[in-house]
Amino acid sequence: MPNSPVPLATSLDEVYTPGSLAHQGERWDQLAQTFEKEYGVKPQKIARAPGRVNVIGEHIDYCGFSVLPAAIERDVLVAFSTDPQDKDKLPKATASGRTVAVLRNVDDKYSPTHFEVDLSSWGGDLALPKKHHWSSYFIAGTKGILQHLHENAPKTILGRKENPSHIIILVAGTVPEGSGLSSSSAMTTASAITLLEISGRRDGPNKIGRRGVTEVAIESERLVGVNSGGMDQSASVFSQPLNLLHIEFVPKLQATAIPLPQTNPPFSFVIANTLVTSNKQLTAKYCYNLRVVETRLGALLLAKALDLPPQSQHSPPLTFKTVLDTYFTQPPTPPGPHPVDAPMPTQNPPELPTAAAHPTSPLPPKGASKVYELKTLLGLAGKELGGPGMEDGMTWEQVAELLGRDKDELMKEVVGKQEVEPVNGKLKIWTRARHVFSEALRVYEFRELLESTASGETTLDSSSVLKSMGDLMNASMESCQNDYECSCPELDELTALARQNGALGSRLTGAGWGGATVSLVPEPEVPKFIDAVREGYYKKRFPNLSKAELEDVCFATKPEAGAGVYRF
Ligand code: NG1
Ligand code: MG
Repeated sequence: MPNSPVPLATSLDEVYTPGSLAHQGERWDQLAQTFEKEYGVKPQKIARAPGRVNVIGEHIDYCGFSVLPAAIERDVLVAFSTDPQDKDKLPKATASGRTVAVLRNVDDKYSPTHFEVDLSSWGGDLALPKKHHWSSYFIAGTKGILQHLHENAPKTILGRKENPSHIIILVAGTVPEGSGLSSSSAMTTASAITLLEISGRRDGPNKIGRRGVTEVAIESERLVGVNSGGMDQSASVFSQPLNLLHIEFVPKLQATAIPLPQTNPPFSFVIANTLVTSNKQLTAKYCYNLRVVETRLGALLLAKALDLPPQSQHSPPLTFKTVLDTYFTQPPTPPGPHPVDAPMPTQNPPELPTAAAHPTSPLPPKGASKVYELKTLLGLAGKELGGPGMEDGMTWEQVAELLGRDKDELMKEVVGKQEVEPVNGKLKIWTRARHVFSEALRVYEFRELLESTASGETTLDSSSVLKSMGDLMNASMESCQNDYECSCPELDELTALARQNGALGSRLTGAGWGGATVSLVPEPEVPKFIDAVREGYYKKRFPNLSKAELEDVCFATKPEAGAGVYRF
């Protein structure tokens, strides 16, 4: 049976009837009790948004390609009420009509704060803290949802007459910070859901379904300064227990739940945190945002080399996925001077794959798969962007010259507001492209493997299925290490150690440069595996970790349900 897309408009509390997370009930009750101690009233509701593990498809969401993550049980819970009892004990608004949101966290490490907001406006007055604080993500989510509500139905944001004087909030999170498990998106998503609940606009005529919440969370997180794709927020919102989520972004957001195969022996995903924190805000200009820029430049160069029709001025930044789609749906521009750019030097005409032999029609044979398209583009990218010296990268001047563009204008267009600083001044266009196309290909191969196993189409036995999954994960890691350069010595060490101790595949998960690894481990071997990782990595590098901390940094996990709201 083909896997069907997850309905994008389902109401957010569906997952709580009597879902796979019923065993969390105790933790929610505890949070409700702590809330009552803190504020003297019970919370009205608790919003939950989980972190995620990305099983395969790294650094390709912002290139428009699909990914295969899953939500994990670890999450951010936001208990809230708009009806505090003892308002005198709470900070007061500086003007009438404004609401004070009081934000506390059960963990003392995260200092309490409050912010003021006019809930009947579009959130434009809401500033993020100047210095990065855990509340930045919460405020970003608040700002995002207010703007969204306002744009969709101005003047009726709250659907009620009066703004509440206060929103009291208590947060409890279990996603380790900076670990590549998306604590940030869990927070932004939970905040967007909280404010959506308070607005009373989750249901009703202008209802905002899961898609709306996801889109808001994606946009909101960009306010915090990272040009991120949409994988984490989508995984947090749409995931289903025991399924990976195949998330496509183009032409529009679509999520399909792909059941994990039932193998014998069964398997687990084991997460191991390197305990090297990757703070994306601080490193974005050499790391994350720089990669976004390198891939955008790669897309421009490839489009030009393939003679694709120029984009209109106001379209969103060109991505590798758009280049692929355009290549397979539109014929190249006729020969003659390119309408906007000078001819590209040192270029051979692309050798079209046999199936697309007609020189003006690169259309694939009928029914050609995504795999075919990606293999074709990978080959073409190699011809057009690769070649001698290209592994070392190019300077801004060289890229601008190839594109026939003014360098400053190009930088302005591609980099936007967020600065980047290429290491040694070199933009590594070809190796980044090789990662992106080959990783996008691995995602489809992984999905096909899962689907053919579930449908019984494949003749592979369990151990071959597991080995094939592991091989794809290992290949992804290698590409992240060598071509995308988003690994680090600790991630290299942990993944190697994992493979030596029974993991069939092991890779970094999330942005990299620190954070966590995910390993595919046959279930019977999990306890032995975790012991070996504790001995081989944590005892050596972090000998002072307590027993509880050790349990927290390395654990087996299964895909869990996405975000929802728990009512009392
Ligand atoms: P992390 O840093 O692990 O939350 C980031 C991006 C994703 C995706 C991955 C790399 C954010 C919120 N998330 O994840 O969109 O690009 O890196 O695959 O920035
Ligand atoms: Mg993050």
